[in-house]
Amino acid sequence: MNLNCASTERFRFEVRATDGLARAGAIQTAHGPLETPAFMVVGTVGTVKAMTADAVRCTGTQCVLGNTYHLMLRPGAERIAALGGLHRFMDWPGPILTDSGGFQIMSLAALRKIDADGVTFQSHIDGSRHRLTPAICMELQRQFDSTVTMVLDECTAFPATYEDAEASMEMSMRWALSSKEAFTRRPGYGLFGIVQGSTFPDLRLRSVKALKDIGFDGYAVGGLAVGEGQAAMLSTLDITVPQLPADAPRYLMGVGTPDDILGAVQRGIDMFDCVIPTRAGRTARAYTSAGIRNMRNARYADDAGPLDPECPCPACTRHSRAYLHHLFRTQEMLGPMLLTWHNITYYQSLMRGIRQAIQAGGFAAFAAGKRAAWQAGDV
Ligand code: PRF
Ligand code: ZN
Repeated sequence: MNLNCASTERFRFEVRATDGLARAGAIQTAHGPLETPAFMVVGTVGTVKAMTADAVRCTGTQCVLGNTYHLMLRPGAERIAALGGLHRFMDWPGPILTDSGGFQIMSLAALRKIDADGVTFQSHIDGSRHRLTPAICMELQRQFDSTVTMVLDECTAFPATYEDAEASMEMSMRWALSSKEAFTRRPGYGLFGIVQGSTFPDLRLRSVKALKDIGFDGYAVGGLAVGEGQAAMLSTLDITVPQLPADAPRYLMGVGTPDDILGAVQRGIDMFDCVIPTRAGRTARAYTSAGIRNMRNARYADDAGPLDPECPCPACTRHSRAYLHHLFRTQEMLGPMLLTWHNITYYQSLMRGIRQAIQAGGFAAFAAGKRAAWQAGDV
């Protein structure tokens, strides 16, 4: 037996280089490595919208994210398990992280009622009633065969009073403990806790301490990018991240723009996920080395040049800005497909640049250079 085979690999995080608070490293998982800082592409219902799994691989993406809320409703966790798990179902053999559902229930489900043990809600699809508790949530993510399981939490709405944020955080910490107790440990699989506490420093610190006492394979920062603004988000990270264990990965949930990512990496975050590159791609917005371009704009109708001369993706190497503009004007499916491919490639190139800059001890100069180029762009 080969003891080094992926399925016997421990879930292991190694920091290889630091530059200020920024870290470059890698997580070894049952489904292969994840080099950090990493951007995980959102594949809510088991597909990265407008992309085949092969195309997602070509962008340099290492990990995709699924949503427990959506997948438990359709096609159902038992069905995914019977079909060989989410990796096989969606043809993604690499790492998959699944979000726990609490956040999506709050933003999508019709009727939802939280009690001390969990949440009861009605599907936004057909109104059917469902229940999620920490134990059920762990079982669903086990059935998906998720590489990284997230604890059940409540993403505290913003703004919140101190009392509401405190009660919500304390409930999330009880759910984190119940999640850990119900989680089935397997080699190469991980369970992440989620810090809450809104923008109140002492609540964030209490949340970090509660999670550290329980002990997780990684620590997510939740409850941010919910309307507080970038300055409040970054100052919350300033307080929170230095208290997290240095030897475990840190994941900022649902973030963000390229500029948000630079700011969070600078503060010690290792993992990100966000719908921005995929959603923007479907609505004609291209993230480029010169800033954001709206490909519907008439200025591109006769532009024979490449979308982004620095980008290796098919939209940039095989097509003109004029063609991309034409695809969106005519509402052709290839428009969203090509621009999604481009935007993900842009994000993954940014992450590779970040990792290399940290390794070379030049992260601050790298970030300043990126910001200057986005500003100076002709868009
Ligand atoms: N909790 C969970 N998922 C999330 C969030 C959270 O707080 C956020 C907040 N930006 C995004 N996704 N479970
Ligand atoms: Zn491109």
